[in-house]
Amino acid sequence: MHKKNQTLGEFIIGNQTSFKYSSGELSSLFNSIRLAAKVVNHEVNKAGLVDIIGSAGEVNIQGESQQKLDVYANEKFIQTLINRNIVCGIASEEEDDFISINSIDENHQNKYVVLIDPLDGSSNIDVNVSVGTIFSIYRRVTPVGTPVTLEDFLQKGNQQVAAGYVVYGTSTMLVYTTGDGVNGFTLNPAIGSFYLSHPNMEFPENGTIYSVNEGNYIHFPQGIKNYIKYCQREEEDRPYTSRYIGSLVSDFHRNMIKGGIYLYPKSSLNSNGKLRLLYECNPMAFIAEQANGKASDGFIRILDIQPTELHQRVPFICGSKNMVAKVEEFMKEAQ
Ligand code: AHM
Ligand code: MG
Repeated sequence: MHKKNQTLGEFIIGNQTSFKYSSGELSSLFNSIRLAAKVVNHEVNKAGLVDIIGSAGEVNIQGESQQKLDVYANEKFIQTLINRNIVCGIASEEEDDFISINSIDENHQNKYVVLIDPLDGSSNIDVNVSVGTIFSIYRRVTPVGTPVTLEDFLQKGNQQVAAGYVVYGTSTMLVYTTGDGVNGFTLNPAIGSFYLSHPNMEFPENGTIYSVNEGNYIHFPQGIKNYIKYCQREEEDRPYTSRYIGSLVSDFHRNMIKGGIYLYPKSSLNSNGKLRLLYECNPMAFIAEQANGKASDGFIRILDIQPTELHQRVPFICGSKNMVAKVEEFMKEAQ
């Protein structure tokens, strides 16, 4: 039973035993993510003060050089995870290669790897629009006691033990799953604690919102074009409402609460779409499925795709179950 107003810390401890590997290690890992999220949140909130404290690349009044926020977020998450010595490896959208942690974990005893998009949608920062952090956690597949290898990171999404996101919005929320439903926590900035505000989050099975960058319409596959026309047709509960923030975490979060679908299809401009399988699509797909939603590349389940490289891109269609199924129907028909 999830009690509202529980803090995230209490919730993690309270649910530790229901996790199938029942490990305090995973709880410590969450504590690190929670801490880094608060630090990044503090910095993101100051973004509008850029004229006063200096923009990226400049040196501020205290003589500190200012960093771009995505670089800052990347460093904070990585540093926190390394300092607390709880993971054996990290891969980040901001890094070319994965990081094997052997500075502290010299005997390679840690079991988990983390994949992270430290600040997704960061082009929205300058215009005061919400951004997010996305993370994904796996157990390593290579033996404990040896350094991590690429194989530990190229696991199918269906092997995730946990995934979540932080949305730095009108309020800051951390939403995550360990494979037992999805729960959302809102940060009380005055106290610095996350509180359980959205227990057992679920996508409505049907929705009336579609989120896609329609500027790319002429480049989309025929099946997607047909689906967009279907959304716009006057019939039953249609036309649907079009809402696109251009910040995956925010579009997903709204669609999960209200019912809707997010699409980043392939196009004649980019043959695999834009979003990254490991840092963006897999974690969001795991959360979606745990929230009674669905995630697909248009034909197959995102979580069943075998990754072949760290920064691989895939078409991504995710949201209310029946809406995503409808897109798959249109894709099949147009093939
Ligand atoms: P990023 O990882 O460079 O921030 O890009 C990911 C973002 C998503 O958050 C968002 O949904 C999408 O890119 C928007 O792309 P576009 O501007 O092409 O519509
Ligand atoms: Mg991103």
